[in-house]
Amino acid sequence: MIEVQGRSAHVSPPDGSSQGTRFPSEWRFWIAENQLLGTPDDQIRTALIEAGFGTTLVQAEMNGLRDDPCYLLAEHMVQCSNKLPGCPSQTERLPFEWRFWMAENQLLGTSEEQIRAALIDAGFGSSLVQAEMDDVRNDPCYLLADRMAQRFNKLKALLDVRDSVCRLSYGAGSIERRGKISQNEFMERYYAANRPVILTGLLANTAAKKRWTPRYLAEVCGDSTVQIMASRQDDPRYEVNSEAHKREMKMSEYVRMVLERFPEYLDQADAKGKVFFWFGPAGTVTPLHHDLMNVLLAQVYGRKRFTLIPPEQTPYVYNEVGVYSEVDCEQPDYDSHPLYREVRPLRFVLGAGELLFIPVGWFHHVRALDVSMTVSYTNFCFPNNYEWVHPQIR
Ligand SMILES: O=C(O)CCC(=O)C(=O)O
Repeated sequence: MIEVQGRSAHVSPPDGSSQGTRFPSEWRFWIAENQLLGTPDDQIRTALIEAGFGTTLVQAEMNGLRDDPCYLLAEHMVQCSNKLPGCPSQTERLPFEWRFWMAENQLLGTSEEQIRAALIDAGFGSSLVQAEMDDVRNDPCYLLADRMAQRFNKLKALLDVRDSVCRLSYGAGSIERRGKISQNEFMERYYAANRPVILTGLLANTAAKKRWTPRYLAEVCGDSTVQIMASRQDDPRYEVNSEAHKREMKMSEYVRMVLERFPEYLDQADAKGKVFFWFGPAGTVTPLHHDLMNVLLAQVYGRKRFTLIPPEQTPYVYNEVGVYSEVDCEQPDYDSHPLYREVRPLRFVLGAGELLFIPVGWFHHVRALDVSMTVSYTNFCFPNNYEWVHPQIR
């Protein structure tokens, strides 16, 4: 871009006199080229007046040009060539990543002034910036993205409303510890209300609670085959890449010892593929994620520290891939994840002998504080299948 007597224009002005009642042809060429390249009319007009042409003449020439068939043909050719796949654009454009950045900021509601100032600070000319900002608003893909963003914002607003309302509740921000409760109360107060709860005392008389230790498991079921998650320490994304960590090992059936004890909540006839055993050293971490269904988790041996986040706070946990959050909720990096400041997690330690109900959609992070054995169940007596759509944000 070249300055024309202090104004930005796309091409430099011709030499020669500015006197007379008609424009010299090289000046008409200059006007036409600038118009085709998208220089705003008022910049062209000012530059011409500053070059010594009269206002009426300038306006007449500019109007006349737009009706000139040769000009219209040239404009048509420019438009066609801009649309040709693989052909370089005739006009100057912002680099792709900057256009993406600009569109994303416009969709997120950043003010035009802020976007313009940031682009100009990054070294782009003001007329190019303005042209791009005007252009993106007419792009069908942008318009579609804008419509989707409005729908997304509506859902987010609804979640925010629900979150504010839930926080009014007595006991919000804490988790109840209850003894044995009836099936009806469990359903009404927790399962259907999507509210977590810790159930105490229910494991006390189970064979698992009485006998399970690492040594006992090795002695009793060392020959059975089980699937384990191996080499997690070598892969920071071991949960996302869980398939790659699966290995077969011996050990079986012992989870059933616990299962038989919770007929109020679990359907024993529907246990196949719905009961999971978690056995690992102190320090084992399951990163922040949500499950696709309700989960009942029996802590048989050792303690685990839990962080739970209600589904209403999903917009703030950076759930970028599948069910996983990007945030390390033990040490959140607020520079990378500033929205996480909005999150109000529940934090507690689940002791041996306690049961935890994790309602569907609640994000949770788990750290084993000791060598730990946990059994988790999804075979509730109640409906537990839901349809999910996973974001896969690229
Ligand atoms: O106990 C654990 O480490 C993880 C349990 C869990 O995240 C689950 O069952 O969804």
